[in-house]
Amino acid sequence: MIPSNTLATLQALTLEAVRSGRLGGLEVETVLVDDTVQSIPWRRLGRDARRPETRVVVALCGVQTNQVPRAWDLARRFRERGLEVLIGGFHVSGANAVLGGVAPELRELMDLGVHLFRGEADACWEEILRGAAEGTLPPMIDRMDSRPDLRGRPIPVAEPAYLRRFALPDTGTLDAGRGCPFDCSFCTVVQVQGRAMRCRAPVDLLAALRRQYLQGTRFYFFTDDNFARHREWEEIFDGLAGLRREGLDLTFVMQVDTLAARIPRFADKAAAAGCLQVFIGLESLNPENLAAGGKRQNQAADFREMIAAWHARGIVTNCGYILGFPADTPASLAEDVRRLREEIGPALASFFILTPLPGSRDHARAVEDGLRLDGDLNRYDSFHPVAPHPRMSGEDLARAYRQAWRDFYTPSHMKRCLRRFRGAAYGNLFHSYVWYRNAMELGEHPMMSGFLRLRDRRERRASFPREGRMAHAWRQGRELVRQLRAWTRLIPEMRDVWKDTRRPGEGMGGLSAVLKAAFAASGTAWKNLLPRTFFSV
Ligand code: B12
Ligand code: SF4
Repeated sequence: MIPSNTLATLQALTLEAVRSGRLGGLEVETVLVDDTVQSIPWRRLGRDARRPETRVVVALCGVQTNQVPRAWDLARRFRERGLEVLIGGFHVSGANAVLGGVAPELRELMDLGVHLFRGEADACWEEILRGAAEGTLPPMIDRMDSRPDLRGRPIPVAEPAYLRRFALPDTGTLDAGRGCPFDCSFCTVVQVQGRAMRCRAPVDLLAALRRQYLQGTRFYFFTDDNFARHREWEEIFDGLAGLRREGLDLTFVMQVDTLAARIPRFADKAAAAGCLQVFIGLESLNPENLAAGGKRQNQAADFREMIAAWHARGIVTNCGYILGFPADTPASLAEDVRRLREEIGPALASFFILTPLPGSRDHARAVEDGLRLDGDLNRYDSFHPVAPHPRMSGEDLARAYRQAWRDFYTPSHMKRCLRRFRGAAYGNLFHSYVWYRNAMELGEHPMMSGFLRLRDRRERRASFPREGRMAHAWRQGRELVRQLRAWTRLIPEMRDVWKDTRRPGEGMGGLSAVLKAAFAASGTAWKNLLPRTFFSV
């Protein structure tokens, strides 16, 4: 559902490096591949590597902790083919940012001859490209001590050809800036990107948004962890409102903190700028939990008023809610979800399981206290319990997590919320409900799922045996049937929700967006993956 801003950022940096001529005599060709929606072009990479005077450099980008096992498998296969491999992203940067040293999984990668990068590459990407081409990179490139100024850096470009692989091809991601002034104990952002806010130059940002709008990107997920704390927010919002007055129908989702609605003019200007949805880290309704998570800026008593303030501006609210804080029990969580839905009333909620992500203070404490943490990094996706809880077993927590989704997304809650919104915000909320409900039906998290899942038989984790063709086709077929059955439940439910909430002459946007999304997603999947899924050798 969501294209990668990391890929778009590194693509923009590469194009700029080539354009600037500062790479000397090097001729550079970039191939962008997103492993979540595309197959790896193994043959092409092999062919290119055999070309005389050519060096193929594979950069595994934005690798998060839960993606390390996959990155490890890929890195090994690339290295077997003699390719130069680099890995960067939050896991490499965060792992041991607090504890120091080199984590064992990273040591293993270095032993394979992989180069690891810690920090943000914006200010040194040219140097890295040159080093990779010349074969002079050290095993570990550590730039954690210098956080690059983002002014004047190329703006992430998500090319239309890449975006067409997603369910909503007019949706892009972009970080207007980085950093967060807060310091929640479960979060890795401040360790890697720091507490000082760094924003891109508003004038460059607006020029890029205009350019990309003309190429078809009309809706953005601004990936900044806290848009409200940029000093430049007002200039950006005014600029976006100006673009809208010119007739560019540009809209967006952004992430803000619970206090953002109190910043004078912030919510009003966000609405005028085209903001349709805000994602807010509420995390818990229990003050004891909020204190345990270092989330002192969140006051549960103010949540209801804060949600109402956003809704009054016609902006949809999506609240991040974490399960598994120390004071949680299955019963308290069920009651919290009821209160969240009935008393606080956000339109959407995204549930997560508290996860000690390497790079967070929670992880450092868990290691220091000798807690038994799950050894499989694949499960560090914040949808699986990976650490012991003082009052719940892992199974209790997993059950409470699944139940939270079911309890929150009732048809009556969806209808009540949809009735509050009109026009584009209605369409955005309706489409979010379809996306989230679809993920629930599949037993997946919305941040990690799409509308149709297809697998390549040869891309299985190295620790699992490769399936035979018949066994694979049978499993894939069963999954497709499961998906179709989910749709047969989902379509009547959402049709009923839509019929009860649409307004005359309005609201078709919602249904047509869903159908468009479903068709685009299945079209993309069939075109890109299906032949490989069934006929792979
Ligand atoms: C947008 C976003 C997403 C989007 C898109 C991902 C993307 N990369 O664009 C989606 C929705 C898919 C997503 C999903 C998830 N996310 Co997310 N996401 C983010 C968010 C908010 C912004 C990402 C971003 O644009 N950053 C800006 C880019 C430019 O920074 P960057 O990725 O670090 O890249 C820079 C450097 O790392 C480095 N670099 C990166 N790659 C490489 C490669 C090489 C070779 C080199 C040299 C350098 C280099 O240079 C880049 C430019 O400076 C981050 C928080 C954050 N502040 O980054 C969380 C974050 C990355 N997500 C996180 C998590 C946990 C998840 C999920 C696992 C679960 C969840 N809670 O949602 C899922 C699962 C994803 C999956 N497929 O398995 C954690 C990861 C922590 C960790 N240790 O793994 C973060 C840090 C949030 C947090 N609070 O802790 N996410
Ligand atoms: S959880 Fe959100 S508010 Fe807290 S430090 Fe991370 S980005 Fe900032």
